[in-house]
Amino acid sequence: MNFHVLTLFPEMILQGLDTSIIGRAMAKNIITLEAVNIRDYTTNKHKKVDDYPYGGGAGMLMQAQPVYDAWKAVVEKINAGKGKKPRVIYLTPQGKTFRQSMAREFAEEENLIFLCGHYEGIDERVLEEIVTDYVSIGDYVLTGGELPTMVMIDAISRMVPGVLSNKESGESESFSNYLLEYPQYSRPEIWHEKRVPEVLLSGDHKKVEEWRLEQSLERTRKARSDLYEKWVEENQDYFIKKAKKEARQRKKEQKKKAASEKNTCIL
Ligand code: 6GU
Repeated sequence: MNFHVLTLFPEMILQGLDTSIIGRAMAKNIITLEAVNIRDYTTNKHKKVDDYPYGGGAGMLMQAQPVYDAWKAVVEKINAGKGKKPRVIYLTPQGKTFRQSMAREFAEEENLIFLCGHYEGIDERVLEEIVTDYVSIGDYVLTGGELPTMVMIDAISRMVPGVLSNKESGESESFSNYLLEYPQYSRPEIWHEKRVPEVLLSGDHKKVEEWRLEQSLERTRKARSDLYEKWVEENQDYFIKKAKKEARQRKKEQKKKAASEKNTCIL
């Protein structure tokens, strides 16, 4: 997977992604990252890349020419004149909201180009010609597309085979099954007078799994009722099984109680 980022701040992208898991994947060449400085492509003799918007209004716009030429240089290098054109993602609050399903889809691509806007945006005409996907990372406004690009590259990379080790693998994680993660604990057993939940020390694997699922469900219900509803819809059998189990337990308790009452009478 090769990421190409068109930006006015290439060092921000490179420095932000060269650590930890993503840094390791780059060192192993499972993913590559190229940051292209849009300013290098301006034909303006003062290296200017922005100008006032027609019709007036606040701020400056990035001009079409340097953006287009930077994009063209990247595409020509990737394809050497042939092959399908790579997708171009423009980061904008006006885009579709980024989600895990999108990260999975983008991870299938061989090349991805990210276009980072700054100032008040980019001349619409170049967007019309090169952008294939308009993406936002949530309902708030940022000063530029660099942080959203880094967020997306992180999320996409960890879906690329070989980036995560088996241990880190994304299968059982939040959003792959709509549920948020359960709480986790490591040594020591007591910290600030807080004990690790007893069940985790029991060695009973089945009980541990049950407890974790219950914790996940409770967290999701509290923090993300939208995800919780989805899970409930797709996992009706869990609640049916649970209800049956609880009914069995109640019956057992009643029997026990009845037997002990009988015993007391005799005595
Ligand atoms: Cl993709 N860009 C900017 N500038 N702000 C954002 C965003 C993107 N997503 C959320 N806020």
